[in-house]
Amino acid sequence: MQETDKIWMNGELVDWADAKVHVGTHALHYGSGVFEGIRCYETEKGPAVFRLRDHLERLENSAKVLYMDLPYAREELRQATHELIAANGLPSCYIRPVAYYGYGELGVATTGNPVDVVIMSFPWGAYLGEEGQRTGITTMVSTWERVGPNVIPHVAKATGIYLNSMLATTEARRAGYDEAIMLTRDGYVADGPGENIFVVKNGTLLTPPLSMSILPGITRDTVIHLARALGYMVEETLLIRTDLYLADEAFMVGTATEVAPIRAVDDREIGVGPITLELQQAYLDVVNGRDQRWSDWLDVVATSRTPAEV
Ligand code: PPE
Repeated sequence: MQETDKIWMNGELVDWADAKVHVGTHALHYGSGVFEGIRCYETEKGPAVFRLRDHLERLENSAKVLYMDLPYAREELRQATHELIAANGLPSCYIRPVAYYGYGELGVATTGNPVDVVIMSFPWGAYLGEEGQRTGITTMVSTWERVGPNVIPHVAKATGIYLNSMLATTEARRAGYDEAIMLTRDGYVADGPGENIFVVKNGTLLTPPLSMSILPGITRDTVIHLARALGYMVEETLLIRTDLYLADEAFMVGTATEVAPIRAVDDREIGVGPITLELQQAYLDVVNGRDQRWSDWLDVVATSRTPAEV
């Protein structure tokens, strides 16, 4: 992780090295936290956070599912994010807010523990590698199934759920693949450990519906809007693993990943297709502020530096 100057911690900007927690922190023992992954891009108007309000709304939803009362309102967290970005002075960065049950009582019940809120911002390059963005990534269907809606609620971006992702991604990397794809207990395609999935078949985009144990991805939603604006049909539909093998094109999307072509699934070659590359470019144009039609999605941060000086 590339260190920056400051971290926003419970209402204050603290030095990176001082943003510490006690080993008795509830979330460290039980995974009782909720988080977000957000990107800020360098645009002509300055650093702009992509769909910040939508990410903070999802954070609130995640907290609600975990019986957690966030001690800050959405607008306060939005201002805190702006303040942090301005303080660290990076034209583009990844932003990681985390809210978690802190230090107080041990035991799985959360009573007696404060809710701490932290926001980090730091540089984060291509999640699945620069080369993967161009030539596509290799994937394997994981032996780990996606957590079901009555196991841990997938709608919440909760830290504990990511043990499921960690197992899948580690298994895939150890087997020599770039990333895993997880299926539900019934064998339907869900998502990647940190990405949603799309398939292209006969010119139509297909993606699993939100009930398929997937995170309601903001990039997924963005790509659906962009694809429809480009004239493509998008269907939210059940997919099985052979739909992946026999796809004309397939790709993963997420805040960290952006749009990454999948060139193979379980050693069946798919290759990198034109619709994937068109959507990848459209996405990068939007987030970097080069397509004015979607400028409402960009939350521009006021900084002391003008873009010209950066
Ligand atoms: N599914 C999962 C399981 C997931 O973690 C993410 C985001 C997505 C789908 C895509 O959601 P969205 O970012 O709203 O489009 N994963 C975040 C964290 C990855 C990590 O390793 O940490 C991210 O992309 O920031």
